[in-house]
Amino acid sequence: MTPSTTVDVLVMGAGFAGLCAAIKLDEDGERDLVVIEKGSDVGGTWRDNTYPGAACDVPSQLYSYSFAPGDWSMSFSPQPEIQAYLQRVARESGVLDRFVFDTRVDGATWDEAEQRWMVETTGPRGSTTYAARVVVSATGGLSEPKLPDIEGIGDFGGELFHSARWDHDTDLAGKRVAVIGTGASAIQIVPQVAGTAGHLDVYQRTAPYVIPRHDRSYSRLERVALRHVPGMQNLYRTAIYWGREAYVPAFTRQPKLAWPAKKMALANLEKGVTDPELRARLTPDFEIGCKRILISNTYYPALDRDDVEVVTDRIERVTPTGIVTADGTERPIDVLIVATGFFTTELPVTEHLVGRTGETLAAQWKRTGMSAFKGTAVANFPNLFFLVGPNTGLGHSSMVFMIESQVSYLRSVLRSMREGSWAEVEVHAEAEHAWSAGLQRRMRRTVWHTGGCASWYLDDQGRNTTLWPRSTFAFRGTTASFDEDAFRLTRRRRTTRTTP
Ligand code: N01
Repeated sequence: MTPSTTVDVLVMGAGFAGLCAAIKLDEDGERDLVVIEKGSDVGGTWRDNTYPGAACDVPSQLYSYSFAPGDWSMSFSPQPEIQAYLQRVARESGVLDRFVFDTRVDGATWDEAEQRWMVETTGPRGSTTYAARVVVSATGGLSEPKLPDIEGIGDFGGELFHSARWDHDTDLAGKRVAVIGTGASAIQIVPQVAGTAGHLDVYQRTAPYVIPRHDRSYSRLERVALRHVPGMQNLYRTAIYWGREAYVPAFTRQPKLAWPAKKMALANLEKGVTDPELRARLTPDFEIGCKRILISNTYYPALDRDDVEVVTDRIERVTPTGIVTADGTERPIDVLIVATGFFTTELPVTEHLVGRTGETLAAQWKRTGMSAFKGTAVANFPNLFFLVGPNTGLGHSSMVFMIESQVSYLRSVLRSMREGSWAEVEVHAEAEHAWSAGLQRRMRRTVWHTGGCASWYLDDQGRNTTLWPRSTFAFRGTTASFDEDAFRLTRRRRTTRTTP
């Protein structure tokens, strides 16, 4: 394979993680860097999820880069503000000329002789193969929409779309609409569709816990103070950060500590839904925290409307004109919205990454479970680093904090490579396995395993390969510097040093 372009670092993805990496590596003097992005803009999930009501459920001050304060109008930012923030940060950072948009990575193969990744891409001007010394995968953990595997869904004759690919050309006014799913996306969509649609059916497989959303607009004075008073933005961040960090990680291992949150959720249900029979069907039957805790003031009142029906009978099949449930009832619909989540444990990108042994990462992870040392490095895949990799997800705090920790780790790896003139760094399989085994041991005692629910946090072997089970500052600590001893370091001339 003849490369058409040689680069030092190739980043896949231009969401929060890819943009952060580009900005920070640029600050380190990394000029030979390219970011490949399949979409036409930065933003990742915040570019793609444009459904009505889309907003962050992590407070704005925390859900932004520590080095780029935002000017937020609300305590929980709506999607358009987050997208505009990312566009502004990208523009002002001066790195946008390294971004190649509308271009897909078709595959990346480690070339042992060249000690480089050969990355094949397809864009508007055809195919390009990059020979990259380092590849950073920043494609996101929740970026590939998953359609439900329901009989007949392909034959549905009306409008059908996924929550993350909202069809803005479909007018819902007066139509019969169904939403499948009751996760974080659905609970934001349902209150927006209710009242516009002629009738709305919400198909619930599992009732979630929904606590109140303490959202408010920032006053003019607050916004000015947050922008201009030195340290003010950081003060807000710190207060919000510790408010979450002090409590939530503790209850993942001691679910009984979560009783205030459970009480809050059940009171929210009681307040929002007047019909006791409906309330019973909306009451979760598992420990709080086992699935993501959702926040909304409008979801329950929307379900309580006369023109909204919560359907809890199992979906049997989809017909060209409606949905048939297990009791044989067919409910006719014009529009079907599937808010059924994303590929989380079988990431499509891994099918196209071929490592040192010739095996794809998807095949390797099929054997071992999705795992990466510190969520970042995988044995047999030298010079490949993940951002938002395995076991770095959070249910309680900001992914941006985790991303900044991982980017800081990446910078320390690249610094070491420069200073030591290492051509290759590859994590030792033993170090990776020890890391993952330690996490899985810790996981067994968490509510995600003991809470009595099925969730996308767990893979088909029952391993939690998505979430970080400790505090976020523990993650920051563990990613503070490059652990050379855990890696095999190889020089350009094939002189190999294996650390003890
Ligand atoms: O997806 P989900 P999501 N038949 O996988 C149901 C982030 N996020 O897009 O619970 C019937 O959570 C499924 O049922 P069950 C956040 O991290 C953040 O809502 O598996 N139902 C579930 O109810 C979040 O966790 C924000 O029984 C089916 C729903 O579909 C993650 O994204 C906003 C089904 C899927 O819920 C994913 O959230 C949005 C089937 N065959 C998302 N298959 C904010 O910051 C699935 N379901 C606000």
